[in-house]
Formats: sequence, C-alpha cells, structure tokens
Amino acid sequence: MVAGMPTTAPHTSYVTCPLCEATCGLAITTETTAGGGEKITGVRGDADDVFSRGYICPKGASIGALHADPDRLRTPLVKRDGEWVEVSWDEAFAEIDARLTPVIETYGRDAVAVYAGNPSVHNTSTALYGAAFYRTLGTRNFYTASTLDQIPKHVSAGFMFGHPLSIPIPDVDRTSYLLMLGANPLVSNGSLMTAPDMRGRLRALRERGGRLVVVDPKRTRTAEVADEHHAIRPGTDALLLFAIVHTLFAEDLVDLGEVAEHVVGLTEVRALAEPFTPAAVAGATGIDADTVRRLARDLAGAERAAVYGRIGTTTQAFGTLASWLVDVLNTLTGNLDSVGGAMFTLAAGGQANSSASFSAGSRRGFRTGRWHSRVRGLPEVMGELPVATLADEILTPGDGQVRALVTVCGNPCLSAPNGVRLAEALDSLEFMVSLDVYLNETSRHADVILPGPTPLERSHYDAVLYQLAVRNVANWTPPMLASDVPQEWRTLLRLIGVVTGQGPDADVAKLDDVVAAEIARRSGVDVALADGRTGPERLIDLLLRGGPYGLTLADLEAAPHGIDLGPLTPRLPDVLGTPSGKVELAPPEITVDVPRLLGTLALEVDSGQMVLIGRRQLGSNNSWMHNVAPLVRGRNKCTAQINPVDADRLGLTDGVLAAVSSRVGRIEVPVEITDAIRPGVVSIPHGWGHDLSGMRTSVATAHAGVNSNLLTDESQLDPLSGTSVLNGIPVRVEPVPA
Ligand SMILES: Nc1nc2c(c(=O)[nH]1)N[C@H]1C(S)=C(S)[C@@H](COP(=O)(O)OP(=O)(O)OC[C@H]3O[C@@H](n4cnc5c(=O)[nH]c(N)nc54)[C@H](O)[C@@H]3O)O[C@H]1N2
Ligand SMILES: Nc1nc2c(c(=O)[nH]1)N[C@H]1C(S)=C(S)[C@@H](COP(=O)(O)OP(=O)(O)OC[C@H]3O[C@@H](n4cnc5c(=O)[nH]c(N)nc54)[C@H](O)[C@@H]3O)O[C@H]1N2
Ligand code: SF4
Ligand SMILES: [Mo]
Repeated sequence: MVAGMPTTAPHTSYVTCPLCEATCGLAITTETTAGGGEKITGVRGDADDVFSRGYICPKGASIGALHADPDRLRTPLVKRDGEWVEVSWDEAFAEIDARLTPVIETYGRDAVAVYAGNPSVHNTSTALYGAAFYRTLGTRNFYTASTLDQIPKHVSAGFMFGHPLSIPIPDVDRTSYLLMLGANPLVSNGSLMTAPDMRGRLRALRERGGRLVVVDPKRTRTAEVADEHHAIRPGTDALLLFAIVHTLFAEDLVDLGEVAEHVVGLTEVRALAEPFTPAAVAGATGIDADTVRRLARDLAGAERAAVYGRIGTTTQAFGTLASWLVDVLNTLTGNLDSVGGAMFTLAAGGQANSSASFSAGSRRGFRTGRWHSRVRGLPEVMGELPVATLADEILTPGDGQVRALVTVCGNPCLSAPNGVRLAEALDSLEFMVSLDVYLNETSRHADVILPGPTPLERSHYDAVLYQLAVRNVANWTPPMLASDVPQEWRTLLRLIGVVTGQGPDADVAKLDDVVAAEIARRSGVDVALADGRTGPERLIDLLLRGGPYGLTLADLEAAPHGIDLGPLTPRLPDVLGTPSGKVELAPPEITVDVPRLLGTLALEVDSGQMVLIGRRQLGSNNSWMHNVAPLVRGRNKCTAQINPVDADRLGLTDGVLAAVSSRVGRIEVPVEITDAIRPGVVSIPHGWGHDLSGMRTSVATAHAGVNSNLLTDESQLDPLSGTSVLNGIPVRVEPVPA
C-alpha cells in the first residue's frame, strides 16, 4: 500500500456551507489515508438538505481546496524585528498581554479599536464569542464590514419596526411579483434573504405565472432571467421608489390590507412623496415616467408582491432612504407581513425580536448617535462607527486616539475605502492583532496573527442568517475533521482574559461559563439545561431552548439534513418593537434626510460623467477566496466593464488598460466592453489587488487584479447609517498613455 492511498471505505458528512448567506447543505466524502489522515474525495450538494435540496455553487464545491490550502496559517505568528516568527499559543498570548494591556492601562479602552469582517458572522465561534469579546472590551471604536454593506437596512428596520434585525424578507417561494433593486442573487446567492438556489426559486416564480422585475445599471445574470430589466442610473433608487410611492397615492392604489390598523405615518409619507412625480425623477434615474407609473400599477395589482433591495441600494449615497422606501412600498401595497409579500422570519433561536424580554414588552425602540466619532463627529449606529473613519481615528493625534487594533475575520485594506491611507494608519499603531487565517493585505500590518480552524474543522449553526431566511429552518453541523488549531471561541475567551486583566492564560472554562450564563439569561432558560456541553454547542443549545419552537441541540443532532420549520407566517403586531407599538411608516429620524434627496432633482445630469459601481463574481468571496486555485482559474476577472458607446467615445478597445481615477485615487485596469452595462457606468469588482509585499497568498498574488477601493472616497457616506458610498462614484476613464 502506497502512503496517501485510501485504506477505508468513503464516509459522507453533511455540513452547512458557511461561505455565504445561502446556508447550503453539502455532502462531503472523505477517506482515511494510510498515514491516518482524512482526505476529502468529493463535495456535492446534499440532495436531502431540507432547505437547499442539493444546490451547490463553485465556492461551496471548492471547500475542500480551501481546507487544504497550504498557505493557510495553522500556527500563531509574531512579528519580531520586522520578521514573522511562528510561536506557540502561549507565547502569542504572552505577547498580546505584554503589549495590549499597557495600551488599555495608559489610554483606556477606547484606544483599542476592533474591526470585525464579514466571515465573523458566518463563523459560529466568532459570531457568538466575538460578541462577548467586543462587549467586554467595551470600546467605542468598534467597526465592522456592516458600514460597507447592510447597515442602512438595519437603520430603516430599526426605526420602522423597532429592531434593527426585524428586516422584512421577500417570500420568494410564494410571491407572484418580485421587484428587485441592486441585487444579483444569481451570482451572490442572495443577501438579507437566506435562500439557497435562487436560480431555482426565481424559475419557480416565473413558472407559476409570476413576474420578476430587476432594477440594476447592469443587465446581470439575474436580469437576464427576469421579465423586465430597468437600467437605472446609479445612486438614484430612492428617487425611483419615491416616484412609485407618489403614483400609488396619485392613482388611489394604496391599500394596506390586513396590517392597516398597525401602521402610522401614512399622511406624512403621502406629503413627502408629493414632489417626486414620475416626470420629476425621470431625468435623474433614466427611467421614463410611463414606466414608473406602470411599475406602480403592476406592483399594486399583483396578487402577492414583494420589493427587495440589496447592495446597490444600500452602499450608495441614499442607502437608508432607499432601504426605507423599499418597505414603505411593501406596506402601501398590502404586502407587509403577508404571505407572498415581505415577511418576518421566526428563527429557531437567538432572534432578539422573539426573545423572552421582547415578548415581555420591553420595547425601547431604536436609537442611533448615542456617541459620535472623535474626528469627524459621525454618529454611532448599532454600537458601530463608520469604517470610513477608522484611519482618521488612528492618524489624528489627541485625546481618545486609537493606539491598538484587533481585527476579527476582516480585510479592510482591500474592502474599505482608501486602503492606502488605512495601511499607513495600521503601520502607525502601537499594537495590532489579527484573528485571521491568512497573512494578507491587512494582517501583514499586525504584530500578532492568530489563526483558526478551517470550516470543516469546526461546528456550525447559522445563528444570524437563519433570522433572515425565506423559510424557517434550523441545521446544526458538528465538526467534520479534528483540528490541531484551537477553536476560535477559545481564542476569543483568552482575549477576554487579557482585556479584563486576568493575564494571558485566564481560565477559559470559567469565562465560558460566564458567557453561557449571560446567553441563558437573555434566552430566559436555565443554564443547567445545557449541562455537559461547552463552547458554541452549549450556547446554541440554550438559544434553541429559549427559541419559539422549543428545540434542543439534540433534536438538530438527530437531523443531519436540517429541520424544516415551515414557511414564513405573519408576525404583526408581536414582532414590533417601536415605542408606539406600530409600524412607523415615516420615522422622523429617516425622513429628515428627504430634503437632501429632493436637492438632487434640481441637479443637471452630466451625460459625460462616468460613475463607478461594483459587481460580485461567482468564484469570489469579497477579497479572501482568491487564494483557492480552482476559483481563480481562467481569464482575468478583474476588469472594468464599459458600454461600447463609452468605449468609442473614450477611445478604448477591449482588453486595453484603462486609467480610472476619482477624487482620491487612480488605478489601471483592463477594459471589458459589454452592452450589458448602462452607458455612463463602469463596473469593477472589489476584493482584488493582491500584489502587495509581505503576504503569504501565493495563488492570489499570482492573480492579483487591482483594488477598486483605491477609488472609493472615504468622505462620501450615507449620513444616516455611516455606510460608505461604494456605488455611484464619479470617475474619469481614459486610455493609459502608451
Ligand atoms: N467597492 C466595494 N467594496 C466593498 C463591497 C462592494 O460591493 N464594493 N462590498 C463590501 C461588503 S458587502 C463586505 S461584507 C465587505 C467585506 O469586508 P471584509 O470582511 O473586511 O473582507 P473579506 O474580504 O470578507 O475578508 C475576510 C477576512 O477574514 C479572513 N477569514 C476568512 N475565514 C476566516 C475564519 O474562519 N477565521 C478568521 N479568523 N478569519 C477568516 C480572511 O482571510 C480575510 O482576511 O467588503 C465591502 N467592500
Ligand atoms: N460569489 C459571491 N457571492 C457573494 C459575495 C461575493 O463576493 N461573491 N459577497 C457576499 C456579500 S458580503 C454580500 S453583502 C452579498 C451581496 O449580494 P448582492 O447585493 O446580490 O450583490 P451584488 O452581486 O454585488 O449585486 C449588487 C448589484 O447592484 C448593482 N448596482 C450598483 N449600483 C447600483 C445602484 O445605484 N442602483 C441599483 N439598483 N443597482 C446598483 C450592481 O450592478 C450589482 O448587480 O453577496 C454575498 N455573496
Ligand atoms: S451558495 Fe453560498 S452557502 Fe451555498 S454552496 Fe455556495 S458559498 Fe456555500
Ligand atoms: Mo457583505
């Protein structure tokens, strides 16, 4: 027998893919090698998964390659005299204690900033224990990828429904009309809408006679399977949505249906919509008045309809207004909380809006601006400050300056605006620690890097994303493979030990008890019910026990393909957490921004001005999966897509390098001419630009691409949410001089 050859029969494990929001079930086969190791021999979609029914995407199919990536860190690294040294976990924590503790003692907790990135939500350890760490650290300098993403939707949900996670989800499986703006789920696999196999779900919608309407400056894959596509000018969705609202009132099409008695603010909305006539917005949006009126009539006339907006509507200048208007439309057309409309998920555990204290009527509503950022005076939202101002807080001297940073699953040097300035800021810190699995664009600036196990080496329960699912489901994944890398919940508990002055080797079991007791208290259950379990297993068991279905972890352990808890059901008024107990259709905290939108109507549209938008790609996961060889194979995917009309005008041909410049930066990127993109718009994907020095990402570096965020302007934010404007950035596009 040759070493490495399989020696035992294949074994199949069923795991929930943690790589995006779709929560697909995977069936992964392994064989034991002669060396005693486990070798992955196949990854398929789990045909028996109650939610995904066998669906899988290229990223999920590459989870074995991700797991086996030789560049992945397995040992802590400490930078000594500019060189990375592999150290033991004890040495790493000794270093952290020696350098972080003095910062806290000298400058206080706010001098330590945290940046939590996207995968921290998809990782049960970092989602649950990260929250405990951030709370314990108690810094006001808390930053996450949410201010590059969905926080406008939290703000609108918070003020309208009383809790930022009470987000209405399109009931795609039962709707007959879906108006989708700024989303491309056929590539992204859906967001703020946990729904594996969107292609299948949208096909089913059309097969039952329903209609899909896509609003996007690009004819995306999703637009291609739609009944209608409207190529809107970037950044103008709030105008379009307001004009639809206007039309509903003007043509007497408003009908709130069952929820009427629970809604206040109708007359205010009507008055606010007054100036936004279809004709008034046509010039700015590029969508003519007749089309807007027809969209309003179709939406109102559909038996069951849902309006849904995503990245293109949140990471833009009017992100909160657009997010709010999406749900204003759902309400005005009688589709809020209605079957086939936009409904509230009832998750099996961990959902604030179904928790014991919520049901007991402690409805404090939602607030922002409880504190402000020191340098730019930007309001706090959900305990966070805008990532766009992190560099300011580090670089600007004075009382309250950020001196140390902890990153958790984040790569802001590529994902946030102006990565060059942020990199400079990170280099000026007294201390930085990255919980990360790669030595990459961000972690290369750290003093200590703490890795974690691969997705196949840890347990998984999607406590967050099941709260946003199009069906009520629950699925538990035990660790599939053993790991010599400590679980990240242990690492985070050790960090809690450091920041609470217990030193580098605090009693992790005791700290875990404290976290569990807190979760039990909030879930309204006795912590002893989960006796015999520790770590995330115990927390999930407690959350499930406190949840509305009374499940236990044992129930999920007995159901490797998941438990289907049924379609969404109406939840009004119980789901509401507003002080009034009503749906606030015109919250003053949101409508205060309407005059700014109104101001854009008077602006002259400059048809020669190019604007930049982003796009997602099937094989990418923001910045970090470009080191997985099967995903970056083939032609360069980091291109600037422009319309043939613009290419002609600007003297660009397919494949040549274009120089794209904005107020803050300039990049050179190959041109891809396509009539799928609206004239006047250039689309460049984010997450590329892996050609920096000092990294350990050999595959990504060989497929570097360029960082589109060198063009995004950190001064441009949606004021209500602090979210960066990543779509609709004015740019110049020209040939690179030979
Ligand atoms: N221009 C533009 N910019 C954008 C966007 C856009 O549309 N356009 N999109 C924005 C959006 S929506 C988002 S969410 C952000 C994402 O922003 P980030 O979350 O900052 O970036 P990611 O690329 O997701 O980087 C994730 C990091 O986590 C690490 N990681 C992965 N798995 C694990 C793990 O299990 N444990 C640990 N400890 N680390 C892990 C990776 O190595 C990587 O360093 O980007 C934003 N930036
Ligand atoms: N394969 C893959 N899947 C992913 C990710 C990934 O990087 N790769 N990232 C994950 C993450 S973190 C997130 S947040 C989700 C995001 O999920 P989606 O929101 O579905 O993401 P995108 O595919 O970027 O779709 C955004 C669309 O908005 C359009 N757009 C840009 N500007 C505007 C505008 O002003 N108005 C309108 N109406 N449209 C506009 C763009 O052309 C694009 O088609 O995807 C997740 N899934
Ligand atoms: S769609 Fe998302 S959850 Fe499903 S296999 Fe792909 S990456 Fe994994
Ligand atoms: Mo995101």
